[in-house]
Order: sequence, then structure tokens, then C-alpha cells
Amino acid sequence: MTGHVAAVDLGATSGRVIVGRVGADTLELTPVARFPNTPVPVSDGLHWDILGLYGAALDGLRDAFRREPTIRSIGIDSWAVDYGLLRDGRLLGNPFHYRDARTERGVAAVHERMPHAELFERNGLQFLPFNTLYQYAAEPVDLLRFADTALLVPDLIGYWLTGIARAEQTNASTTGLLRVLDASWDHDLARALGIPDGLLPPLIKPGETLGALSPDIAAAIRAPEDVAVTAVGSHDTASAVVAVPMQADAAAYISCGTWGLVGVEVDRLVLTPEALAANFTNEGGVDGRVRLLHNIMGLWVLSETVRTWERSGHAIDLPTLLDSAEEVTAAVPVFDVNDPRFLPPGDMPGRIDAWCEEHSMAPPRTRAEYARSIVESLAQAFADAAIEAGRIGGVDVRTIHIVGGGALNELLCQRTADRAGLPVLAGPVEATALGNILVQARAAGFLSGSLEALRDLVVRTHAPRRFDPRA
Ligand code: LRH
Repeated sequence: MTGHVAAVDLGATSGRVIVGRVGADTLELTPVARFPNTPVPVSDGLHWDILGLYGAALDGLRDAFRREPTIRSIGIDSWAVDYGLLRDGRLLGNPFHYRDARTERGVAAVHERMPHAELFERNGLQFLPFNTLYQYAAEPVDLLRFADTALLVPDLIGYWLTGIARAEQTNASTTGLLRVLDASWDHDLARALGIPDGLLPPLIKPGETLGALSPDIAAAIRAPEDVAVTAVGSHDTASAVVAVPMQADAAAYISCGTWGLVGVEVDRLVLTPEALAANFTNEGGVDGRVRLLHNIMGLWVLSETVRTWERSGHAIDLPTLLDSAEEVTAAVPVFDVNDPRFLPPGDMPGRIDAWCEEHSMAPPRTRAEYARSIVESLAQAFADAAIEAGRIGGVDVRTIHIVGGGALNELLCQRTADRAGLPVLAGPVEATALGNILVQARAAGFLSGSLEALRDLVVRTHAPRRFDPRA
């Protein structure tokens, strides 16, 4: 039996609505809407335009039901960590963007009370300055006390669609307030950090039903009223990992878009001193798996470089830029893409220059050299993290999978293979939407089985492209 489900997949630069047709031997995607996600700087900081995104998602869903009236279920995923505060169902402000500088305040406030090593024992997370608990600590105390619920972005959209407020577990694991040992809210930690623990909504697992569409929403998007919103791996990276066509005991994955999330999937927590020292995270995966991974700055460095040039009046065509990067024969600097200076928006080429000067390296000279230098630096960071993930997680990594938009960047795939000395299997590009769709389809009964069975379907329908390492 085949059936249809719809995925709302919100990325840091664009969102999409995709219809999936799924059955035992079928996994087909039909993109129905794609819309930009443009963060807005205002006087108090950098925000997401959450209402614009929600409106675009509703328009996309209406199109989806017009094309495919038999859609049974909707699933929502997005980037992690960011949230809206609500009181009596009313949103109290536009969610902040995790790249906003206010998180520095929050880090200082939290670490004064609890150092990272102690937090790691409780929540299993790598240190990232924008983990939700640091963001809460940067909020005005009165606002936190006034709010009665905090919802991460996909949970907020799910709430607006159904009227039901829940915290999906894979994304909740990125807040820093979920106990790593049993995936329940760490109310003691919240209280110790001055975060009202009443803000944390009841948890829901991927595959569980969030609820039926509210009647007014069903009417607005012309959907049958019995369509369910199903919890998926609402952290985009959790959904992407579901759809990596890998053998998890012999592979590392790189979910490469704005970020490069590099790791292995394991079935037990890795809270060792090595994991702490290497700043690896134990994020919650679908079906209780552990995503042992490390955030690498990702294609953000390249896209922000291109935006910097565009802001100064130069039109840049990305495919042409990457072609010219491939032709570069001069040595280019390999810089540390994970240096925190590359996190905020701004003049990326200038920061690369500054990094090179501080490290006594000649900076790139041409646009092609900048692009090549960024690709080489990402490839090196990816290769190192993939091998380290295997070492820390006890996985014999023989293949590296790259999924997401980065799988389209042939130079990046090839150079990652070269630098790791391992084959890279690239694709699917739409891994996040596929993972979202697979979890819904299994919940709806169009499919059955473990993650291995779901990945087997991905292998059969979306064969990856292979890049062998060159000498
Ligand atoms: C990727 C991602 C990543 C998080 C970051 C905030 O989109 O969800 O896994 O660390 O955004």
C-alpha cells in the first residue's frame, strides 16, 4: 500500500513543503513550495520572521492538498535550539536567531553557576554558545516569568496547526535542559539556572501523533479535518540522519547545509572524557538512537562570503565560482572553520584574512582562491571530525556519507574523500525531508520496520554517488 504525507522542512536559508508518496518499494518526493527564510536585524537583535515562515508554510500546505487530497499527515522539522515564548497561547515576541550576539551574556551567566563539564554530564551536549539554555539565560527574567510556555520552532508551528503544545524529543535534546540519561526534562537544572521549569511542555516522541488539525486551519488549507500532525525528528539533523543510506556500524555521516553536522549513530550514550574534550554531542535520534556528532561551521562560511561580495555590488554565480575554485592550482590556506569568529553574519573574507594573518599564512588572493580555501578547510574539518567520531564512538568508519545541499558540491565531496582517505557517498540532497516523510509514513502504516529498513528503502530509491579518495 502506498500513501501520501507532507513535510514542512524549514532551513536557515529557505523553507519547503514537500509531498512524499511512500510504500514498501516507493519513496517519491514532490516539492510543492520553496520560500526564502531571511532573518531580520532589528534594534534589539537578529530575529527570524516566524510569521512569514508560518504563512508560507500554510500556503505551501494548501498547494500540497490541492495537488494531493489524500495526504494523511503533516510533519514539521527545522533548525534546532530557537524558540518562541508564549502566554495564554499568545506569542510574546519574535524568536531570536541563534547567531545573535546576546547568547554571549547567557553563556557567562550559566557558566558562572555551572561549568560546561558538569553540564555535559547532565545533558550530554557539546558546547555551542547558542544552546537554548544559554539563550534563556540571556532573556529578561521578567519575560521568562511572564511566559507560561516555551516552544521550539517546529513545536510552535505544530501548536499553531493543532492547538497542542508539546516538545518533540530530538529537538528538545538540543536545549541543554533534557537529561541525557533518561530523556526527561531536567527540572532541577532549569531551577538551578533560574529558568522557570513550567516553561517546558510535555514531551512527545517521533512517530507519535501531535493532534488533528484545528478546524479553522483545516479549512484554511483545504485539508480534510482528520489529517494528523505527526511528530517527526523535528530537529532537522535528526530527520536527515534517518535518511542517510548508511550501515551505521561502519560509517560516519555529514549532514551538510548551513552547518556540517559530522558524526556517527550509536545505540548508547558516549559521555567519556574524550567526547567532552573533543566537544562531541549526544543528541537524541529517532527510535532512541544517539547522534554522536560535532557541529562544523558548514556552507555558511561560503554563502556568507558570497553575500559579503554581493553586498559590495558584485554579482556572484555560485556554480561558476565553484568551477573556478576547482581550477585553482596555487596553494591556498587551510584555516580553522570552527573558529568562533566565523559564527556571526558579516564580512567573511575579512575574517578569513585576519585568521590567516594571525597564523602567519598568506590569505587567498582571488575569489576563486577564497572559495577553494573554504572548501579545503571544510573538507579537512569534515574528514578530521568523521574519523574522530568513529574513534570516540567505537565505530569502524569505512565510508563517509554526505547528505543535504553539500552533497551537490562535488569539489567538497571529492576533497573530503581525499583528505579522509575514505570513500564518500554523496546524497540524498533532500535527506531531511526524506527522514521527516519516512517517520510519518511508518506512523501512518505505509511502511514498517526499524531505521535500517527505512534506510534500505532510501538505498533502493535514492542511490548515492561515490567519490573515491585520490592519492
Ligand atoms: C542545522 C542545525 C544544527 C544545529 C543548528 C542550530 O540546521 O539544526 O543541527 O546545531 O542548526
